[in-house]
Amino acid sequence: MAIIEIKVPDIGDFDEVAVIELMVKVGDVVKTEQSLITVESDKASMEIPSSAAGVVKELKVSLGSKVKEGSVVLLLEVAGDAAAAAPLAAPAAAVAAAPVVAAAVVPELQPSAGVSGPLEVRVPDIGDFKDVAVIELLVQVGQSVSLEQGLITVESDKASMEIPSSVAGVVKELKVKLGDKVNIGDLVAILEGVGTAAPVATPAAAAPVAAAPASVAPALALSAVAAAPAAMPAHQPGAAPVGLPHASPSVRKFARELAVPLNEVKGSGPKGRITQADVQAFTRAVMSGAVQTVAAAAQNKPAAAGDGAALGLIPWPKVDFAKFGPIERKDLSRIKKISGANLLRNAIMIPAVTNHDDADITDLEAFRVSTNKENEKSGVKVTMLAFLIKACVAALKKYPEFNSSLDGDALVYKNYWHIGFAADTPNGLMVPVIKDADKKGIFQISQEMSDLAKKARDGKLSPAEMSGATFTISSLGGIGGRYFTPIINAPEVAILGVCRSTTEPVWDGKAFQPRLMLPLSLTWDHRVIDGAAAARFNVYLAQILGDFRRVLL
Ligand code: CAO
Repeated sequence: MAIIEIKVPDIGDFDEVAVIELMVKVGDVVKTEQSLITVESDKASMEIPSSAAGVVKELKVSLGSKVKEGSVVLLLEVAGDAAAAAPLAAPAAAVAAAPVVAAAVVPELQPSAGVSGPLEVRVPDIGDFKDVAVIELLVQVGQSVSLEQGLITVESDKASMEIPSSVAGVVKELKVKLGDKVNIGDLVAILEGVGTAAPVATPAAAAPVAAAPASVAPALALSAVAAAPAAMPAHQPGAAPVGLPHASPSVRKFARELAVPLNEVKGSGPKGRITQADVQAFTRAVMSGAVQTVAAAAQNKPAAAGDGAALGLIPWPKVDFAKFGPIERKDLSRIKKISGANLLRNAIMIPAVTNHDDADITDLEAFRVSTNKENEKSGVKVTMLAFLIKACVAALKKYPEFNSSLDGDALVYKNYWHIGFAADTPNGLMVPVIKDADKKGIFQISQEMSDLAKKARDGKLSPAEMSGATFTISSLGGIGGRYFTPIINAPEVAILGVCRSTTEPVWDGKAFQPRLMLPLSLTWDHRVIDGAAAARFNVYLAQILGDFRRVLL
């Protein structure tokens, strides 16, 4: 017997891909080629197979770890002769994983201004992949697509990937259908170009995502939205395209074999990822009659078919608005589509209650203004939101259930304080995260917030910058309003909404005094928190904002 290291094989230029699934545990007996972990970039997920057979002795990665070629995945106890035969990063593994790198590419773009008319989009260089199956059509005839928008998803037994469009235009014809097998150079679609185009007669060279140009950034932002357990619109890393459930290729295959509609399966894995166990549980529930698929429900209850059929709701009203006046139809942005689905789930599934309160920030605002005057030259503007983040961290520490997440019948308390903040962007709402806010000062938080908000507006936030929040603040203070009811960003259990402060007459026991009052709206999950705790949280938060010295008590 000998212990060997199983390492990540050659996965091309991929750098720092996240581990999103552990497929084995210590003590498991694994076979050569058996998948050990799943890693994911913004465009592809792939399973890393074992280069030897043996027993898992120690896992060297955990969920969320970033790995690259050569990273040790685990220690395996193998028979003596196998140890000699199995090199650390076995060629077999490399063969299985390497093509994915090429798959996760954006075709090289060769802009030629003014090109219009029919344009062919072909499968770009996807490495050694041969005969990969089309498992999803992401667009339909007549649909406008933008440059780099995913057109189809293809899948091998080890990886799934999107094939993006090399031109912007309107889809005239789809040249593939579900189940087709495609190879490099195969015609995917014919588009009517709208100006900037890449002539695609020859497939463009593959370029790994890691080295992708800035033009890929919006896709990264999206991926963060789609994969994360979102709530506030843009809070989900690990993007799957809209409609493509978050699952590894092998789980997709498993679901297809059982004819399980994967988009109806609730994922229990990290970031809501659907695991094989979830598919099995769903199948059991359907077989026992405890759950009906949407298709079955629609058949059984024709009156309830359509949107909301699964909930037994009547169909969404269909109105011909043009009958009443001129109209214009615009497709929702991808962020809006993704965030909408998350918001709907969170609004329906969480028994949410909102408590409103006010904090007297007269002295804090005076301090903020004078601090900014003193530090004018530093270039860093201290914001009220930075103080709110610090005050929330103090309240979260005092009331830890607000910094927890529900996991079945258990509560997971997090001993870190990562605060998300909603940022309004031209593409929709994004939620960047200030990591370890408890360890940072007001200047650092203000600076980071300003950098992250700019990145959000420019569509350049990375999935990592949008993940891991334990609590979220949504501030409309720069715009206006009094109170609102924010929707919780699951799997968080509370969110703070803040509106614009106004000077109001406040009775001090003898007379009314003009005080600057900040409206607070705290929405909380009633499964985890009760009304008294929420009221206490708000009172404490308001006390700290009124006098930050209380944090020291
Ligand atoms: N009361 C009064 N004034 C406030 C305030 C408050 N609560 N909060 C901010 N302001 C002031 C600021 O001081 C600033 O004034 P000056 O320009 O005179 O200094 C001005 O309003 C603009 O602030 P801001 O909004 O640019 O900055 P911020 O730090 O408050 O917020 C950010 C940053 C990114 C959160 C914000 O720009 C944003 O995107 N907010 C929208 C969030 C949102 O859409 N939430 C809804 C989610 S639910 O759909």
